[in-house]
Amino acid sequence: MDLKKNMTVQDFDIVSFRYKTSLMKPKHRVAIIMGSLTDYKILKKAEVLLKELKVPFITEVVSAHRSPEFMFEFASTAHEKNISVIIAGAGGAAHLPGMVASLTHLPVIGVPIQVGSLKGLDALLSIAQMPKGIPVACMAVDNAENAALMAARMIGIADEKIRNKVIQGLKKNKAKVKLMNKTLKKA
Ligand code: C2R
Repeated sequence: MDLKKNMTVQDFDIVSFRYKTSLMKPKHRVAIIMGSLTDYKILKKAEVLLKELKVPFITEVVSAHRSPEFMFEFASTAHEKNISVIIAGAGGAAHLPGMVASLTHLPVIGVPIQVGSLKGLDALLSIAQMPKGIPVACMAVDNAENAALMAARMIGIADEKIRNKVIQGLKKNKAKVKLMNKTLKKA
């Protein structure tokens, strides 16, 4: 998969935001991980939103079953690298979020990805049905945007700037509903 082909201005913005914030050594950042590069079209939506909210992030492909050693190393050292929240997207038998959560004390937000014949239900259940003891927050199928918003809310507990960005977003939602009602009344 050639990610450089058909790159948009938004894609370049994301790459430069990722680079700039990595140099700044931020106090809190999000790690976006995914089982395969084929999941990136969905997880990219989390990158877009985190950039909008000015939440620093890193992005990596990490697979529990294809690269177990790397997954172990990544998850068990994430807290030492200023990572405060992990967003983990995976499709099919999506054990990645649960396995990562078992190796770190950081909060893990799972995004079930729609692949194959079960349309994401397999990944949804794999992530949502974690047995007691190891929690994984589960978003709706392919909803990487909500994972980004949830991560921003979590970091917003300790970071006032990010908290204010989240609050601004809520205000925008309210304004959208007002506008919809205006449009409806005009129709
Ligand atoms: P390919 O498209 O590379 O065949 O991957 C990925 O998240 C992806 O959605 C197909 C799907 O396999 C998933 N995958 C997992 C894990 N590793 C890869 N669920 C894992 O470790 O949980």
